[in-house]
Amino acid sequence: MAKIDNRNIESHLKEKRVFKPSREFARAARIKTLAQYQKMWRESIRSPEKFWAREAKELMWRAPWKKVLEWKPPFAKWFIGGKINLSENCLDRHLLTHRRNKAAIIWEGEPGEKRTLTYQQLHHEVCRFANVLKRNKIGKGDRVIIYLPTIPEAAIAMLACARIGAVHSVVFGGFSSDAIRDRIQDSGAVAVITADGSYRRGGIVPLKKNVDDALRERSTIKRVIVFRRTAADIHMEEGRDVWWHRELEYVNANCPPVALDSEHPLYILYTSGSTGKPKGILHTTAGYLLGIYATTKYVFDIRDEDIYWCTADVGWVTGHSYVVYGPLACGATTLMYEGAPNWPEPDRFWRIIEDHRVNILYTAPTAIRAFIRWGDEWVKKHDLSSLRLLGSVGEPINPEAWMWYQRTIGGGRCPVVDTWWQTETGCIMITPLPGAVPTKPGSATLPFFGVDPAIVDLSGKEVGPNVGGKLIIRKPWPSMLRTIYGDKERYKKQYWSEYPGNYLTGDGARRDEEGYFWIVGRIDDVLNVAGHRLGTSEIESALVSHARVAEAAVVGRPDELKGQGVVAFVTLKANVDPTAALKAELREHVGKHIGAIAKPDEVRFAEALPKTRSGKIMRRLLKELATGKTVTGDTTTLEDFSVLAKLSGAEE
Ligand code: 7RM
Repeated sequence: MAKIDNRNIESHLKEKRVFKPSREFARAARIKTLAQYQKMWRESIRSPEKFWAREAKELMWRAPWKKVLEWKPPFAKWFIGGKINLSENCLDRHLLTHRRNKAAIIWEGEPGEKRTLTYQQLHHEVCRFANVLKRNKIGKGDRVIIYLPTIPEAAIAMLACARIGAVHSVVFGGFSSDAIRDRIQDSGAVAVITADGSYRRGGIVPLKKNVDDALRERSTIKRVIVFRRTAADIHMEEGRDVWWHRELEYVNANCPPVALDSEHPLYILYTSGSTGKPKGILHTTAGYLLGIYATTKYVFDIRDEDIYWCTADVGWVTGHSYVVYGPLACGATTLMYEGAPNWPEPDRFWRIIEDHRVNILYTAPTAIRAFIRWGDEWVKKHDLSSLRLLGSVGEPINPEAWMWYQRTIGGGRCPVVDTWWQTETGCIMITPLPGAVPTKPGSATLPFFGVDPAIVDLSGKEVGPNVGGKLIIRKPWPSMLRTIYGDKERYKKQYWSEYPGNYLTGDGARRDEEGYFWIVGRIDDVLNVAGHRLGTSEIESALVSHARVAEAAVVGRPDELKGQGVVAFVTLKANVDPTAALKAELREHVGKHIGAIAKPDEVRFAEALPKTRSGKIMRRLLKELATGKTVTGDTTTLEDFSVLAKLSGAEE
């Protein structure tokens, strides 16, 4: 076994291309120059409380705060003494303006239905549903599981909880009954809001049945509210289950927002930890709202006229912050799409953009790589000229995928914002501001206002330019997680013990000579090859830059000589033959782009890679396969089990 060494993560891949914001974009943007960004960033770091207080004044408060920040590491409280309501900020605030009759949500279902809700209408629905919650004895502080597809009712349920101070926990519609059961148990939830089913690739996902299975054993759940989405035949448990539409018959639309403490819990969102037990990330009201408000405003430079589309599922933190809360807090029009990107055909996204004249698109590298694989002809069939800004989130975006996104989707005209953040951070942390910061393909560029990241070695010392290390954040920020629900000790240990007073992100990164951040992947995935510590993303990017490769995942396996050997799982573009000659060619390709040290010892072709529902490659599972073991780790967040079965079945 290789010993754990003190050296830094090495970085070999050099990307030289730079894209400056166009003059027209910069002129119209809130932040127009790099100098303006730098000045504001420096001020925000010198006096974060002043910066955040100024931003917070744009929100609607029920009672003013007395103190902006109380920081007793690792516990932060923001806007102490203040009273606020998030749903009031997302809805009522806009009813006083011209936005009253503006589209808040434009929704498209997978089968093709379309619905639009104005701010007035959304407010009406949220108030009525909040009264349904109250009628069902759900109140302030109660935990509520939301297990719904990406339909307006998901946003309505979230906002209704926020309105009365109930704490929601959204569970991905793709998760199993086991995942629901674990989350109910951990959160002590009293109610579940679900649907009779959801549409996915033409089929129906039996959401209600999954809930029934999760509730087989004794649980804290007293009420299940069921929205009718598919009219599928389902079981309704007498005394426990009620229909959403029936409940509405008993309520009116009068529901004043409750004035809540700034630190009142807003939601718990579970993410898979490296150990089996999922972590319930807890966010609170005022700080979270402020973080998503300010980032949506500056990062997407969102305008009243914009139609903004974030393609994330509501079950992912990106769905919380940038489908629902961020855009609504800004009074924007947010587009929601329920289904798969390749249903009924691989051009569904481009069709939606053309039909709705979408201006801002925010999606994930996993989707972008799939589009590349499906071929440009699907894109070319549609008019995408309405787009003015593109965003990426979820994983490092390989430079080749970035270039394709910028050229083929953005027509070379739209800035690309590669946004780095986490469930734990609540909002975007490292990102270009589109009118101000020149971009480099593959880099998330520079920190957002008030964010103080650094890259450090094992001793906690900041490393120099182009030296890899661990990414930490040195100051608290308003939308940071407050704890792991019910497990303060784990919170302290996981995020704050390695470098006391600093937040440990778990990601590896380097900064280039201009201070740009390049995320190289999760620290747990870093390889150690003959004493060289290599991040996975660079080797993967080198592979993806080969014309025949669609996607790649690189993992280590024990090697007697080198400590670790490099195994690459590769999916090929459509109609490419998986030959032994191509394997050899790919090894040479990596050698040429990075160096001999990074050449894969083995290349394995795969039809697909195992991913989470939010599209992150699960290297942990591939590592077990590469070692010849059967997969034993937690697989509850895996999107498609058949992928794993095929991979472990046999070498092709
Ligand atoms: C928003 C989200 C967090 C992890 C994070 C990174 C990876 C996310 C980027 C990225 C490189 C990016 N929340 N990650 N965005 N890596 N560049 N722009 O994804 O909690 O689900 O995941 O995702 O490893 O730590 S998350």
